Amino acid sequence: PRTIYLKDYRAPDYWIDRTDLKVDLHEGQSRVEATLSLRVNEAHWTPGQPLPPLELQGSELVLEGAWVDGVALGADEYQLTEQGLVIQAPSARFELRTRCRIEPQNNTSLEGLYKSNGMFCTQCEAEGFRKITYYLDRPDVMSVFSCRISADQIRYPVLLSNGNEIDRGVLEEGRHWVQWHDPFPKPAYLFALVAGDLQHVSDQFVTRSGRTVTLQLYTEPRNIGKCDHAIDSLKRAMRWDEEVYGREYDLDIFMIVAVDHFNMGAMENKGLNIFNSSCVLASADTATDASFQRIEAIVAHEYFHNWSGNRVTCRDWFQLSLKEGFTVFRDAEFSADMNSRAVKRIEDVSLLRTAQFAEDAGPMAHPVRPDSYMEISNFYTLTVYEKGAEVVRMIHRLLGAEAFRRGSDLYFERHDGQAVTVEDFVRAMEEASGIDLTQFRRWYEQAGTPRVTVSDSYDSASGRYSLHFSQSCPATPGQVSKLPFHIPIAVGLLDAEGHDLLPDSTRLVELTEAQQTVHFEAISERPVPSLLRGFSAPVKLSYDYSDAQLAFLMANDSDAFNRWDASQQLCVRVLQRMVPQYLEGTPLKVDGVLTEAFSALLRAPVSDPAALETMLVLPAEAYLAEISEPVEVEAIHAAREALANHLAERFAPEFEHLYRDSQLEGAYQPTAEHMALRSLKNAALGYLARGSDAGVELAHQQYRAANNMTDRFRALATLVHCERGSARALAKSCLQDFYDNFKNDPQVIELWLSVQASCQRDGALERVQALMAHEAFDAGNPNKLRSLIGVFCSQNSIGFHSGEGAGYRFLADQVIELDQRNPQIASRLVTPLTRLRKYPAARQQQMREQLQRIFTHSLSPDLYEVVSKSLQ
Ligand code: BAL
Ligand code: ZN
Repeated sequence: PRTIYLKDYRAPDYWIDRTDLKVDLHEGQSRVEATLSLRVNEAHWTPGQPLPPLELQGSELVLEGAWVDGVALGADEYQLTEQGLVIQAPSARFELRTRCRIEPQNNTSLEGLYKSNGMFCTQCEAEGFRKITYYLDRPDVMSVFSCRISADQIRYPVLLSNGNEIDRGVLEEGRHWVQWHDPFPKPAYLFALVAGDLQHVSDQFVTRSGRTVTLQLYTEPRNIGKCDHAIDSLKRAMRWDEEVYGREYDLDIFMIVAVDHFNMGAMENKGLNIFNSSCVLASADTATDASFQRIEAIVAHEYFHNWSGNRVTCRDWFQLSLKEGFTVFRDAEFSADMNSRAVKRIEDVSLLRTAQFAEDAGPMAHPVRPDSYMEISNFYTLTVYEKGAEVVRMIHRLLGAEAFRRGSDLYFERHDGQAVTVEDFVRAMEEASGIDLTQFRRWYEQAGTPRVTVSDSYDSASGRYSLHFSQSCPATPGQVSKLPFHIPIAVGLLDAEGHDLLPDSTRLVELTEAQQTVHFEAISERPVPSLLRGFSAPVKLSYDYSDAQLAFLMANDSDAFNRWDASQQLCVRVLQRMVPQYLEGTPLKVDGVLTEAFSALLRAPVSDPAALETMLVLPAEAYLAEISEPVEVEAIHAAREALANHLAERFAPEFEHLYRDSQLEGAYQPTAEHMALRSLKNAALGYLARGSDAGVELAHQQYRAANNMTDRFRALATLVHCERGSARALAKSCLQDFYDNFKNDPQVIELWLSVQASCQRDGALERVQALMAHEAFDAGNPNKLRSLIGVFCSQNSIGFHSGEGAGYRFLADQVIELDQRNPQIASRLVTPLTRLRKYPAARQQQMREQLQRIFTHSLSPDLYEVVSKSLQ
């Protein structure tokens, strides 16, 4: 595959003002007729000179005919190349009509037009539209689309596309057609089409200017009872975007369609969002609290794209974070406003530190704005999305909320209807605020996670307290040395009683040099610093805290995020001291200071159940692996188990109280308050089941008595993951019962697969292999692949890494096979093997051998890029 570089960007030679599609759907061969109104890009052409050739992208299309201004092209008047169709333009403006045959039913890549459970649907971002028709498939070509869909009336009573329905009619042989028109110019990646036997729920939203918008959620009839939460979330998101960003919806109708086979979570197609079923459908009986919250966030995310992505889109795919980083920041703030702000921040930072930091340290590391790629699908990454959102968050912090809003208003107004760049976004923020972001732009250009080391000094005579910062950033592929970043670091200083010493409690330090000292005057005593409050920058910060200081911050910091972070850091320290004990074969010892800190935590009155729950969850093995080098898989697992068991034994009465005190009466409600109590109760249940057979029985009782999926599933997971002998038979019978009850519900079966895939008891690989032969598994469904193979390889460290490389061979086998059918998912699933350099030599070698074996096959560009970069 070819590498594409940002520096080579060139505007297109032609614009497409109008795109008129006729899509005739059949079970065998479907037909797509596209009429394009083309206009030469005058910046690339001088009248009197020859016109540039028109080069349209196309893939897996069978061309039946092409017409220029109504005249059929002869075989010598066009060329079909590996990339697509090339013709000579007759004039500066002309009309091109093409007719192609496609076979959506055989499209297993789930890019372009394909079938899911008998319905036709599309996924065009990033480059799927070229599998529907020949086109300038690039985001800077924005066109007004109309689409006429025709299909069998019985099988496909519902025919949807972007914009407004403007006409419909019936045809011979039981067929019918619907005509759609979208008045907003858009790039082809936002095109969508759906045809199926669907039902929908309908609602309305009145915008702040008084327009009534129809809201519809379409799904297969069996799921019609699972739509309310998404519709409610959508209305909340629409209101929030008006209030916080001043952004109103623009069409008369907003539609969402749920499909079971989908590579991504969801897609923001103009006026017709298409969602992975697992990211939109929910009911108390079938979805967990986590799922309710994820749905709220994703529905909002896709809706927010209507402005940050659709009205203002990306000039080229290197700018992907322009829409994704900004939109993730917007959805995170929405979720924070709807739920617990601190808990949302903790969840997001946990993901960033565990998975994005690992990406930054791996062979695919890239800047938030990459400067090259082979396959753009590989760059829908945590770096572009989550780190991109952190970069926008830092701009928000540096500018303040008001100036940030002025900047976003200027950005939307100046660039409405345009395809623009990250630079345009940053410039709008600069102009609206008067703040110079020149150095800050390095966050978009330089890959890798910056390290910030902090020390301090205090002069009691003058009352001056000083923090000495130094920053660096490790080398990443293609970037050996880095320039200093502009890093906002929110600092608090605590006195001996735990009170904030600084006026306004927090000061924002702007670190811009490699070494920098910051002074604080009139500080009456030597303080304990609370650094990087709210995780004000995506960096690895270290300060040499004593254990006692961490326990002090855990109990006293006024910043909820830093209280949690102090508890995590204390746990990490204790666990890291246990790892060598395991490797030396000595008994594992839990430091007393941690026990005391937990004692204080558990004995204090519960003021914020959600925050307490986050502190009871020990750092994940994946996070411990990310901060270790080399990763000692078994030692990390044993240390974490030993610490959890220690806490379970030591605090059994406290966990029992928490469990009893967090019970809820009455019907399930997915409110923030109820979710917090359920999460605390279920965290306590996990410890109780570790601690005693009575705790195991309690989990079993909860499983049987649960009136909602959160309690049922958490009880099931507790039993399945429990090491106690008494849990074995109960886990088995509950798994069977769960399957029997929910086997017809794919989303619930995804949970059932994932809980088994993550079970670290002996024989994990064999269990996963057995499940692949189970009727519940479907290798053609990305959700099933992710729930079983993805979870096993990324979350079951013991299972994946044990057996002398058997897990690595297994993953390689799966990826080789899958690459033939669905390259995007194959290239995602291979990620655990790409982390080989983190592991001790023997494992590293075994992982490398499997990557090399994959590389001997004929690979998709997607998988080729990831594997070749991992082997470099
Ligand atoms: N644009 C792809 C799906 C999403 O990020 O919303
Ligand atoms: Zn997005």
